[in-house]
Amino acid sequence: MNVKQLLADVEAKNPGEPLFLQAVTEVLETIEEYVAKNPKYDKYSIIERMVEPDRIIQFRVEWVDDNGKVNVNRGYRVQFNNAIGPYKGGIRFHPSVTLDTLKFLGFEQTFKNSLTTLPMGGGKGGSDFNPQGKSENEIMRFCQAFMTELYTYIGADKDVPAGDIGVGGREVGYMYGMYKKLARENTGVMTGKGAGWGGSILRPEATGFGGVYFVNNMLKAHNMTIEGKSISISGFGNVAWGAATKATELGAFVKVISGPDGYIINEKPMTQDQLDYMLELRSSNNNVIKPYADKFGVKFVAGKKAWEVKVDIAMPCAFQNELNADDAKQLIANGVTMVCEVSNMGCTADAIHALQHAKVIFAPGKAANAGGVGVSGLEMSQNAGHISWTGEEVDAKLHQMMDSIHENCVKYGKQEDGYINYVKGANIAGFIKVADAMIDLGVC
Ligand code: 2IT
Repeated sequence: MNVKQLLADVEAKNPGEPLFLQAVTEVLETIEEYVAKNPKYDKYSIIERMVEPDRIIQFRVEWVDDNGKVNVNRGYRVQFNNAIGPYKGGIRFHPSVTLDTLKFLGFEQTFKNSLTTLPMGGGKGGSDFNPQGKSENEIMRFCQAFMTELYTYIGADKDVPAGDIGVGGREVGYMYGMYKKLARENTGVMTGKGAGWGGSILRPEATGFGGVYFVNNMLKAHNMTIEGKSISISGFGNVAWGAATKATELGAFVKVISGPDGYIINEKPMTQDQLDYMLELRSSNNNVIKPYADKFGVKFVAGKKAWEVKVDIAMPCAFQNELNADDAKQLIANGVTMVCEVSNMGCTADAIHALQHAKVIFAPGKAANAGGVGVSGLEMSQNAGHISWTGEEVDAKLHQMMDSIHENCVKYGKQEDGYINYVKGANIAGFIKVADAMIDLGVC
């Protein structure tokens, strides 16, 4: 394949979509060598087919706010690729959401879901709706309005949405409630449901826990352990909280936590009170970390990013492109050992290149955060079988998935000098399963 030409075509066909182009570029550049050695992929035009979503659904969402005013938002579902299973992927509510955002996320999701070991295709949805500052009733009305448009396109064996930024258990509940009413059925059409109504017990923790299991696997592969390692974490959702909780439980020192307003520096490993307070801050919907510093008497640095502080491990858990080349250079200068992307595409391409060039151990989000959608896959299995598993059972399966992802990254990413290129490993391993399925399934 001619990567330059393919990327030029993707850029021409998808004008003004830099995030999608960034995600596609990273994948194509890292699988190029593998694809060149296996001409069948070229014969079946697998790459050309893979960079084109199966279909995109766009709709108007109208809802009435507490003042009686009618509001209009845009809703989307990008059904990217269902070669290996039903479309699966979250729904994001954030004012920055555009089609570009959801195409990049849906593309990433296809590779990530392939890595989980479970039969799930890739999809993503969302809206430019901003949940910040909205009342409980406004959130409910918006979720219901969104689902009245979406529900005909999804199904337990067709397309199974879940949460993402701005969509947690509460929003999943309102959307699932509306689906149930419209479709007159109670099926596993969404994941991230409450544990009392079909949810998997460990789903809220799964992404962060899985990320830390992946960090552990990477450390083990380099003859290190997590105990005593200092960590910086960005972000406000379940992901950051899950990562902080598991890292602390395993004996790491979560030193820095950041929000859009700045960051805090803990002096000692986090206490249960502090971990619980992260959840409180999140549910306050204010997205600020300063109150943590006020409550626990630790240092707050306003308006700066977490990445300027010296730590052993950095874990971006917030947003795409939240760690750029300057941040990477600062981390490298401070002697960072590992950067584990837990947010989707949390690092810019330049940042990844700088980290890899400096031989910093680097994991891409599609490998490290796959535990979230992995446990969603377990929730689908439980719903289909009308059964429930204990937290221990789910955790054991999550462990297996993260181990398998790590093994695959090593298998396809280990370089001659011994450095493990986890980006390359994850992309090739994720690609093979989807590509081979597309060949097996014929051209249709
Ligand atoms: O980015 C992700 O993997 C998610 N937001 C979770 C998707 C899911 O279907 O659980």
